[in-house]
Amino acid sequence: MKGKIAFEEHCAIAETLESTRAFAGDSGIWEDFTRQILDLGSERLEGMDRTGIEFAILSLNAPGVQGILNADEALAAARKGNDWMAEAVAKHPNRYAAFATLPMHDPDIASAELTRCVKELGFKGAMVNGFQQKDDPENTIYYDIPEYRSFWATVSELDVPFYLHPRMQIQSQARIYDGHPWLMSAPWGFAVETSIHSLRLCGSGLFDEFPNLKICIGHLGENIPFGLWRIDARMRWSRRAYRGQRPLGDYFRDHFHITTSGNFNDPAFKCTLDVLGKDKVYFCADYPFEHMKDATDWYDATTTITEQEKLQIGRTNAINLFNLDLK
Ligand code: GRE
Ligand code: ZN
Repeated sequence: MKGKIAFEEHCAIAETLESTRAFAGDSGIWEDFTRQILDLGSERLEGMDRTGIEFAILSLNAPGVQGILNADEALAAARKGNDWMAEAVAKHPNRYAAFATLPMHDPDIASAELTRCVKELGFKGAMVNGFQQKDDPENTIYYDIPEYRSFWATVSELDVPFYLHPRMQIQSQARIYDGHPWLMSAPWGFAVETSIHSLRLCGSGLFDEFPNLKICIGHLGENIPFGLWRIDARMRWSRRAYRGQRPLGDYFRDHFHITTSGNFNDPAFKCTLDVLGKDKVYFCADYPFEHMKDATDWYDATTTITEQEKLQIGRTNAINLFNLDLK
């Protein structure tokens, strides 16, 4: 299919690149990967041409500024990354848009940078890589806490989607992975981290306060669609400190938008479509952590959806969600 739109497509600046190195491990991909993630020019655009991806919304790599402990340093890196993505968008406005990178140490500073990115740079929303580490590596901030309601008020007012991207858990909470470091990141741990953060948002009353919030998550829903029915079923027994007015599944189905990033697999795709419906599901690749071709070979060939649905999930849904100026 031509004309696909993808929006979990990463780039990096020098200040954030190293934070990703640990994930490459001993796989020998670091050199190619570095070239690809630093490039917003011909290699990426030609890859998009070859695979039928017309348009990409760019975002910085993970953990990026969420792993920078010092708030000033993180703000400087975020502004640099955002300005750099804005330049690429200005150069290729019919191929790229961008998501704001936000230092989340302080809700007001995060709100100000998001506002600058959306109002001055024309960005389409934010991509945040999970919890923010602040000052001490053990100090982690999840955004369901009451102190962050002012940030969500800004997101609500700007009316842009917020993409919650995975990152790895901190060392002190990783004992369950002892002896199995392969399990900690994208193969499984990423989904644990992002699903819990997503469910925290659902259970915090956030969506009662701001009914127009739109949260994007990748990887076909970080395993939540498969478990959603059971969450509500079991919560009939225990709802301790659950602060939502409605069952959790209602918030997830109403507020979450789910992408195919890094999960090119029909059984999971079917489950996500069954749970969320075709208006809430979107094509994404997750380049350069994934090959564009792996994403598009699967998507173009899947028989799980009709050709008309392919156009909707691969393109029109994204045009509508982000108000893109594409036909
Ligand atoms: C991803 O986006 O899939 C990703 C990262 C960082 C490390 C590994 C990974 O952003 O798969
Ligand atoms: Zn990603």
